[in-house]
Amino acid sequence: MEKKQIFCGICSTGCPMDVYVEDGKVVSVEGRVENGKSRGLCSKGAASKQYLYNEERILYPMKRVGERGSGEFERISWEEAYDLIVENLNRVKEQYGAKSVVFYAGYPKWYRPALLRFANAFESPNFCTESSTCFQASDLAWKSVYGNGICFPDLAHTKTLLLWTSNLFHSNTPMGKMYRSLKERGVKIIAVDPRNTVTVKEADIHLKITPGTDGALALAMAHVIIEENLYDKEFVEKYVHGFEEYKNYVRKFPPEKVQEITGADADLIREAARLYAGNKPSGIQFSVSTIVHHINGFQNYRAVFCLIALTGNYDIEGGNRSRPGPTSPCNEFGKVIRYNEEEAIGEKDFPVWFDLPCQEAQCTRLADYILEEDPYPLKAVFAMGLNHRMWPQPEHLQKALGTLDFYVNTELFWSDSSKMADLVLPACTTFEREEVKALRGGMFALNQRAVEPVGEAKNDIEIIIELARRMQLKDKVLTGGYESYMNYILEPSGLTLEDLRSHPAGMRGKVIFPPRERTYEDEPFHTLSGKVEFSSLVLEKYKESRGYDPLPVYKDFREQDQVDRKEYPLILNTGARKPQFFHARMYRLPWLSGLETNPMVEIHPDDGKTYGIADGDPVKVTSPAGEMQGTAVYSITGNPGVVYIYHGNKKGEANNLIDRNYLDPYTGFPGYKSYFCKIEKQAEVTGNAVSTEI
Ligand SMILES: Nc1nc2c(c(=O)[nH]1)N[C@H]1C(S)=C(S)[C@@H](COP(=O)(O)OP(=O)(O)OC[C@H]3O[C@@H](n4cnc5c(=O)[nH]c(N)nc54)[C@H](O)[C@@H]3O)O[C@H]1N2
Ligand SMILES: Nc1nc2c(c(=O)[nH]1)N[C@H]1C(S)=C(S)[C@@H](COP(=O)(O)OP(=O)(O)OC[C@H]3O[C@@H](n4cnc5c(=O)[nH]c(N)nc54)[C@H](O)[C@@H]3O)O[C@H]1N2
Ligand code: SF4
Ligand SMILES: [Mo]
Repeated sequence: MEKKQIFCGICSTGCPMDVYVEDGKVVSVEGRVENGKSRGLCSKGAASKQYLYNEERILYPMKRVGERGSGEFERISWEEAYDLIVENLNRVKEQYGAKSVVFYAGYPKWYRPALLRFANAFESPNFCTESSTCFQASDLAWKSVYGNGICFPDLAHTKTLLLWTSNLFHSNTPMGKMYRSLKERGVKIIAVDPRNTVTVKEADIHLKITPGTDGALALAMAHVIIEENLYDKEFVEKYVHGFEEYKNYVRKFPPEKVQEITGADADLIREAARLYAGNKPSGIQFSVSTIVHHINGFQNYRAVFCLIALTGNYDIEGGNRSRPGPTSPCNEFGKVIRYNEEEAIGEKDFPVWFDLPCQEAQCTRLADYILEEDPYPLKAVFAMGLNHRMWPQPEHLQKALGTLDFYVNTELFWSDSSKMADLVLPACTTFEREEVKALRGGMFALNQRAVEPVGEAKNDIEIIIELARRMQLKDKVLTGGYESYMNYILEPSGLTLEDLRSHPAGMRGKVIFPPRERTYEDEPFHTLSGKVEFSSLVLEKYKESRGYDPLPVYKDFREQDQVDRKEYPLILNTGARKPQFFHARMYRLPWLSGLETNPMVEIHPDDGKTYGIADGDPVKVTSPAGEMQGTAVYSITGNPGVVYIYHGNKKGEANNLIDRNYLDPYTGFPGYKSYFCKIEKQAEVTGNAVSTEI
């Protein structure tokens, strides 16, 4: 048996993994063993043999022969597959223009720079990703205040950590250890979360709010900080634009009023504000996407971000730092650039995406753009990891994809999204491919192949490079071949692919960014005013035309007029991460799906009593957008009035319940975490719910 060292590739955390291989097959995996001790893996990583050898893996390039969506395909060669793609994409480009081809990447991040480069070289402005519903809105909210990319907390030096929503024991398991080490160091922790999670349990203060009310809470904290003169006057005077308007606005949010809005106790809000502003340096640990999964999410997050500048915790040791330490970048890794100036999809609907700027198109409304040929006909989709279940009302997207001239999906699995394609290409997992990993502290490593790919699966970057070559695109980096592309990516680090191949433990790259703080003393903020914008000049531009407010205003999602609350009295919160699931991907792994054989609909026992539903009852959940079935599970972690369901499950899809037009008007993000529903007991489990066992 041979032991190989790789990095788990199921989520972006990339935990180091030891893989035991016998006769060319993985027989077991464990977290990297160092000094006789394993670093451990989460439940998904531990089950990854069932991921690699899943019976739903796509083994060969497959061409559709039956009706769209029927799942009838025939095996073709890679040669034929490449020819088909070149022919179809070029045909659409000639007939309708390059912009009629959409390039799309699902959750995986590692091949995005190459895919974007491919879209650019093809001359389409339409490169988009799953981040139309993920990190991008958080990043835009940050940029609207500070101009640059998000500054993370300097955890090594912070004295107070404001954990604004992250159940990191579930969503970023390795961070759990860091969190415990903070506790041991005596760091004070304030957690904001509607539920008593494993993470929240260890905090000093828990602000237990109703989902989607984060903005009101942040404004109340600002109210206390300003009223009690706890803010950093010098920083605010010198570096903040719009402080007076902001100060007047936050006066409307005294803690007692905000207790009514959020459900968090007014005294605790005061205590948290004093601790965050007083026990400095303080850092805010962000949520990747939870805060922006609401129709008021962008403004809510702006309100949270303003607290950093208000208290002078911006870019200082122990605060939110612009750069955590010495790093050397990879070319284009983490800074994808859109070169094409043509109108991209989503640009008309959500202009701040492009003003702030964001380097990708906004595709939450992709289905409508395809079906309505708005803003222009979209005829082909070249996708890598497209999973329609991530969108609200996913069947609408399936329908739209079914009307395209050409749709190709490169995937690991025969998902329903793959079955809708004209051509399906088999992708590799990290066990089967080479991948550059930029690690902490300026280290680089190469994830090396542990086993040969299943069937004829290929590395996504190799597929892109080969297509670019065959299309004779005018981009030397892409058409120069795989090795040359990988060396280009590595160039700034001073390392080569060969260096990394011969040093499996990794190598240190050149230090390009030495650690700095208070960067604003030397260079203005990258906003229109050159200052931190509590009142955003980019939003100001759209005040008349779109009704955008330059201040981080709070608008309560419950005051919407789209849904009749008498009919749908409960708040629906979907997608709070569970350790064993990853969107739609993990339900096909028996070890993991066995932990929840039927979709769990978490309700508070009080609501159970009100609606005559017992723990374990089969239930139907209905919203104005659709319905799903699952099993009611009593949970006292949240407050009454809110229902929690995870998404991506074929047996009962929570995204069927979210209206595809229920979007944040600034960013186009769906209100996944504050829509409305009702629940009813089912006489028996029907439809796609197959078992009542939990
Ligand atoms: N196991 C697992 N890990 C994952 C993923 C996965 O699918 N599975 N997905 C990854 C992805 S794509 C992302 S974007 C990140 C997301 O990561 P984050 O955005 O950091 O979110 P979570 O850590 O899931 O935090 C969820 C917590 O938010 C609380 N919450 C729900 N609604 C609200 C609200 O309106 N306000 C506040 N303040 N809190 C709220 C929930 O109770 C829950 O405890 O996770 C990543 N990690
Ligand atoms: N209701 C609700 N919906 C949500 C969310 C929520 O909280 N609630 N969260 C949203 C968020 S934050 C996100 S990020 C999205 C995530 O949504 P998705 O992008 O759908 O995420 P995944 O299912 O993890 O990955 C997409 C596909 O990529 C494939 N894949 C994995 N690795 C590779 C690879 O190396 N190559 C190729 N070619 N394919 C690969 C997987 O098999 C999978 O089918 O979902 C969003 N949808
Ligand atoms: S957190 Fe889990 S799924 Fe993500 S890389 Fe680590 S072991 Fe893999
Ligand atoms: Mo995400």
